[in-house]
Amino acid sequence: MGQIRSYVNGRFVESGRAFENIHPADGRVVGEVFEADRATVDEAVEGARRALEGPWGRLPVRDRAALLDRIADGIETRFDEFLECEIADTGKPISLASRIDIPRGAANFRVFSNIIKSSGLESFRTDTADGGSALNYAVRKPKGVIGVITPWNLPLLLLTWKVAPALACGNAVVAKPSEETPSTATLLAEVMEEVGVPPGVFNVVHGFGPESAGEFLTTHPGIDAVTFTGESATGAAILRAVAPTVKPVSFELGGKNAAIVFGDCDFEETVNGVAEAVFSNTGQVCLAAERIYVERPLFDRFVEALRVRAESLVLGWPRDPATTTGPLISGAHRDKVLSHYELAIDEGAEVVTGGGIPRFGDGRDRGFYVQPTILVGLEESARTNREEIFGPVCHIAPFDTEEEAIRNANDTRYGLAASVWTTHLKRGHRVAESLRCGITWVNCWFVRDLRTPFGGVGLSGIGREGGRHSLDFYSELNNICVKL
Ligand code: NAD
Ligand code: 6OD
Repeated sequence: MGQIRSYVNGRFVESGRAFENIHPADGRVVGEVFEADRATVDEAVEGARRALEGPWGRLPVRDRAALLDRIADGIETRFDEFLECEIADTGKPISLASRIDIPRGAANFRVFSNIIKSSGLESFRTDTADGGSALNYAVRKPKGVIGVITPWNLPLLLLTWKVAPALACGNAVVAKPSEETPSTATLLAEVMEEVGVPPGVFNVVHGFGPESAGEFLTTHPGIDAVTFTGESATGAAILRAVAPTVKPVSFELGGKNAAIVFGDCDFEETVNGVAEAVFSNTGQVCLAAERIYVERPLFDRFVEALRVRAESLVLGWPRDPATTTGPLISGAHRDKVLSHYELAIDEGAEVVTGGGIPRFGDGRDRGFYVQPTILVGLEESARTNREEIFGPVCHIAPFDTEEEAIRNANDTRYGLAASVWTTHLKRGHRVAESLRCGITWVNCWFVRDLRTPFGGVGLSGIGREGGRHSLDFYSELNNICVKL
């Protein structure tokens, strides 16, 4: 995208400091990002507040919904540009970005356009002491200016997942995308401008977290709520930052997700599904399965089948349609993932496949690829089974009873997602319900209905978004009680 500027109160602005945008497939510099300073963030927040006081604050729901539909149209019209930007920033395969990331960017706006149009609220007829009655009903109001902070793994998808409901509810937004993936957020700002979103309603400030745009946003007294997706440790830092101004938060954080494979599963479907849960987006998905538990009689066959799957992945250039697996996002993240590979060996793991860096003999050797990796043989208490790695790696362990599988799956401080693989209907329901997490899939993974609650327990987050749960976070309910 070349030079990448913040979008503040309807204008693209530069600043004095810039940082490089690196292409993860070969380490090339593909752009320069101007970092928003405190004054730029102030300007964005002030512009957003003014927008709320202007026509945007009085826009009827049907007009807001129509605008959301036009934003979706705008993303679809510029689909190829969004695709190019997402690929340049992340190195993810075109097959993935064109199937998941960009379509979901548009879908998020369409879905919340429909949801806001069809949403209703509760009302109660209340008996009063004088023998009469009162009518209670709630009205939904925007929360105000929402700070949206998002990570690099699914940049457009995760940004729009929050921006769409925030705008649907009539808020103004100041968004800070990850410093690793600034491009699609900037393109989204262009689309907003093209389709007539009023100045100040949607702002993008580029930069880092601490002592940069992220922190300027979370500590800003003009921000009314913070919605954040990212690491659990960052969530903790943001909680501390918002405490003095008591801002409500919605947090979608890390995971150390389990997949439980029973002996009665549909074997082919399960191997395909678990392979996707482990290796999709090079394992950089908060919902990815990093701990696989397999019923003992199936264990050896399953490990072997997953090994074959891992070794058949195509680690290629992002624009090659045959590529299934891209690089990790950065050199720093690759160092982290490789340190976990080494830790696993120190802890006594047997490496079934992978464990290192692939060699290509071309420009990809300057990129941030790692080998898809399968580990076995570790204790449940090993750090490898406790800490989120966020790479294309899993540990597989056998189990003997349903109770043992549930106990192991739940033995984590995280609690985002899980999957259960079985053809035994009652067992599927029973095990799913006994898992301590926000989302459990049975015989599938990452099948999404955007009306359903999404979020985690423990270190995996605070609150739920999706459908009316998003409306509840992005609006304030005012109950009106009328004596009849
Ligand atoms: P990260 O926490 O490092 O960064 C996320 C965002 O927060 C970035 O925009 C970053 O600049 C900003 N940030 C960092 N420190 C900040 C601070 N002190 N104040 C304000 N902002 C700050 O996460 P990441 O490395 O970009 O993403 C990977 C992590 O995100 C993984 O842990 C993954 O599990 C998690 N994640 C969770 C979900 C979910 O839905 N639960 C989805 C995607 C990713
Ligand atoms: O699908 C979604 O709405 C969502 N929030 C996915 C998160 C994926 C994590 O990497």
